[in-house]
Amino acid sequence: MPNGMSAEALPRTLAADVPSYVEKSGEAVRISGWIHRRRRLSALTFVVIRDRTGLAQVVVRDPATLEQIETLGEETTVDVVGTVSANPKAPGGVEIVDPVFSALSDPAETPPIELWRPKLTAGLPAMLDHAQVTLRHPLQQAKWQIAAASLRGFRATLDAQGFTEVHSPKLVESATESGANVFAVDYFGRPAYLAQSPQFYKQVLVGIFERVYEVGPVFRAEPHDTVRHLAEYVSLDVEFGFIQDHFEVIGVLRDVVAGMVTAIRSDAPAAVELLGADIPDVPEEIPILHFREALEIAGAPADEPDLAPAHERAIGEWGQREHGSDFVVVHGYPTAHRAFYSHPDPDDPHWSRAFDLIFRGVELVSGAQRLHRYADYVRVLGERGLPVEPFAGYIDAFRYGVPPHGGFAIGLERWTGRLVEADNIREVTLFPRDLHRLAP
Ligand code: AMO
Repeated sequence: MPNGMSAEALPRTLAADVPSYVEKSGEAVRISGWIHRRRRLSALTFVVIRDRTGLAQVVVRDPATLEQIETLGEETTVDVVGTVSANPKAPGGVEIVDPVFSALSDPAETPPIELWRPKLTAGLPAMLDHAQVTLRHPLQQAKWQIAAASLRGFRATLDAQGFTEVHSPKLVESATESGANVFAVDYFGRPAYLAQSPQFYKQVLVGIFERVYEVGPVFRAEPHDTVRHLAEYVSLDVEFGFIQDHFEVIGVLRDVVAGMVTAIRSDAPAAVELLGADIPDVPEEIPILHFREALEIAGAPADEPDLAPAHERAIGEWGQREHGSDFVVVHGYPTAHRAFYSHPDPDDPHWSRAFDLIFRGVELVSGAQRLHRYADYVRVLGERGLPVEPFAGYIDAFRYGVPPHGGFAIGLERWTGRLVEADNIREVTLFPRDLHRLAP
């Protein structure tokens, strides 16, 4: 054992901290992690150890240890005690020599994905089939580190503005977003659904807490295979009361997105660097277009009811060109084509107080001021030919005083997908669920 120390007595050093030993050649050090790669040269073998913070290089020369590591395949977890050696050619300027390896798991089988490569070369289906292993790659971990930092920024921004975090049921009685695209489940012999969004509950909870947010899974039985839709995704929902109009909601959305960006920069700089991700600046005032103007800019017919993906791309380009902004808000979508709970524009009810946020040419957020009077809900459901009864548990709240309110939902995977310029949303989802995939 180097310097006469036992492996147990040495505290663990993380890979990212190994370079800080550059002035301490000859000291004993202990690292723990996965054997990321064994690189065999004629007289020695480099063993790269991976932990949650990065990679560290170990040099093996001793014949008995060389023999031992031949039996420890890549991905075996190990403890390594060795001696620090400054070497300008080693990653971080420091390597570990004269190591003693102790395996912490059975020798790993050859992984189905070649994780030692600087960039994964497997096709997406193979990567997803073996997600348990694929996600170990430093670049894959980095994508989720960006997502995790974003979640911290989301929560921190809202906590600072007096919001309460809530969790609403995911087994529900009625669809929220539309009749289609729900997963039906057998609930003790009764029909029920997996929640498509916490929409109804977050509005009801405004009647209790004034300001709420939720981070949770939502379920959409998407019948199409697209690069931007999942059957289960993480929805970042916000709802708050005592508002004047939807512009106030857009103001909070702006703060939240700025908070997410700040958290990525402060909490995940290594991930950003590894991925070369272009983290956007969020303008003080996000450029905003009325739906009518958006159609014009996108070159779409004036009677188009919604923006198609190509229109969103054109609006994204407009934001860049005219304002140097990666973000554009489009508001005032036609009321008839938005969810029934959307508030119409009081000056012209043909248009709504609903909006979307487009980020780098893709819809990232939907939101709106909502109806808040019971009679309005009864009227709107009637106009849309929807029965009141399945919605009773929701709209009853409005009989007892709910303030004018609004909110929005951000799709987490859309956000990270655009941040790291993923071609497919599945690349930034830990274990994606889609038309064909229910495992791993
Ligand atoms: P909406 O249905 O537009 O609105 O969803 C909000 C945001 O969620 C993301 N998103 C998806 N991400 C991955 N896969 C999907 N299948 C998928 N569908 C939607 C998008 C989208 O902008 N209740 C309203 C929100 C509100 O008004 O507060 C709602 O759910 O980024």
